[in-house]
Amino acid sequence: DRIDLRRALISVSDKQGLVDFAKALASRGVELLSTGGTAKALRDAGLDVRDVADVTGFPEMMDGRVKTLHPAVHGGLLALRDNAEHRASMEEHGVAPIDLLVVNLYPFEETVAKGAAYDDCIENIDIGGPAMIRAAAKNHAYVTTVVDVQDYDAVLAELDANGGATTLPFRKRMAQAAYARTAAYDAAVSTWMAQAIGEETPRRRAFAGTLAQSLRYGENPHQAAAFYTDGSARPGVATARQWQGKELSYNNINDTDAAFELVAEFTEGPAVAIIKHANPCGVARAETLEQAYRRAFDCDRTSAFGGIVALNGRLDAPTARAIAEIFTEVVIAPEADDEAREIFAAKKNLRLLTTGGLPDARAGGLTFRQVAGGFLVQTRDNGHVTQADLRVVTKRQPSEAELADLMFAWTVAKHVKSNAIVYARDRATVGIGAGQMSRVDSTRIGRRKSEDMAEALGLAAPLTEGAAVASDAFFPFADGIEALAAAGARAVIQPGGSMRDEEVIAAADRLGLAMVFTGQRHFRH
Ligand code: 93A
Repeated sequence: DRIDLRRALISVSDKQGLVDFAKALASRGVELLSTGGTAKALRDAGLDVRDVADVTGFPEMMDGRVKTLHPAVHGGLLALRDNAEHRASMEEHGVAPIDLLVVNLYPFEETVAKGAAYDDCIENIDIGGPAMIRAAAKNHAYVTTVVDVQDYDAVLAELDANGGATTLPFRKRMAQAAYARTAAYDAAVSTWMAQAIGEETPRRRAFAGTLAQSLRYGENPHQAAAFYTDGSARPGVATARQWQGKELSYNNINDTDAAFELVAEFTEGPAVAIIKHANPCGVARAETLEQAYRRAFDCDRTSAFGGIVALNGRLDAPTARAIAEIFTEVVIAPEADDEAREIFAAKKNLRLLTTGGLPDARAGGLTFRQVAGGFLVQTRDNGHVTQADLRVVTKRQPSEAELADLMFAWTVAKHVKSNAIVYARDRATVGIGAGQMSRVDSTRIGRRKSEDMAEALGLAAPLTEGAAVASDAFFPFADGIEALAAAGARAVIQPGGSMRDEEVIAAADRLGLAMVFTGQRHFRH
């Protein structure tokens, strides 16, 4: 299963490491064959190269759209060397075998990421490259396929370990990686096109990503994990710049995403979210980011320890100082002042990420969840209600202040695992009940958290007294409303739509609560 490496076809857009690799191949007696730009780079470095155009007998034409799409190339990649008929065809048509294919594709993903125009993106769809990759990988019985600059050294090591030949297991591994690349490439094209033409439906979609990083481990240390980017330019954890601190873990990435997506809901004025285990343990808006951070922190100081902090504005020095008072895993913000970065520099374990902007909370897109044997796909929850959409269902109307808090709590509840109950006062959460199987339990947990904080802060009464409360889905029975009233809540926002809405509304009226329906649910599991 060893194949001596005699001829290589190299056609690469990313010319990193190209010259060194080609030199190493040439010094091992490998004949080099290349397309225009690649051949020029190699010649400029003093290497002996044959042009593909010379092999095909055709010039590269149509702006390079047609350069390697020719039987002299594809025959050389696909021919079965041990098949008499294939050998006869090669001889008859003057096709020479190609033992190594080195291709990296037109930078389609990068072109999309930099926001290029439609036609520019189209021109960057590589056709000849994937055709050759797929051909060479299919014929891995004879041909080695390299699609990643990172694999150049592995090829040389393989040749050196096997006297200038490659082994079948090595070629199989490279072929598998090659198909992963062409699959991801076409998925990127399809995903981009879906967006470009406004095709939102999850049907007829291809899914793949680009490996961004192998992670040390997954959700737990015995699980292997990796981070893939989807090629979208959405500002967030996948595209952020990390200024300091060790590599992000799987859980860090998940939590940082939850934190930043939450603060991105707030585009008017400073907002801060603190996240633990993908749920917020404090969210607040205020005049300054520092105030917002302190108010978010005061929702649940115990849980905030070792949390992830997201800001919707530029991290400044006072906020950095406040955050640095306790241990925090990750801080993510659109930008950071130099002074704030200096304050964090003393905290070696704290990771600081900047994204350059906020993602659009209303944007479309798809989300995935795996189940045994498949995965579920849906459009992202970009649902949004305004005050004008609210329907007051109780005798008592909410006051202006209550309405503002209801809207705030509702927005936060969208980012809390169901069943979600969010108590808020003055645009800060004061109690959050998350991820319970019973809605009543979530109301109790939010209240208890608030009682604990009142005790810690030496307050006369928990801040749930007089709070506005959001529920991510309707109350199936009146007991949830009764539990909220018992906690001292004064106003409620919920989707409505329960069979027992009448009973629920009657309970709210009896207990003097103001209640509004949104008509929209925000389950999050
Ligand atoms: O435009 S193409 O789809 N048509 C082709 O026949 C073709 N052959 C190779 N693009 C093609 N390529 C791509 O050209 C390779 O995948 C590689 O990315 C690039 C290298 O071009 P150059 O050597 O001129 O820089």
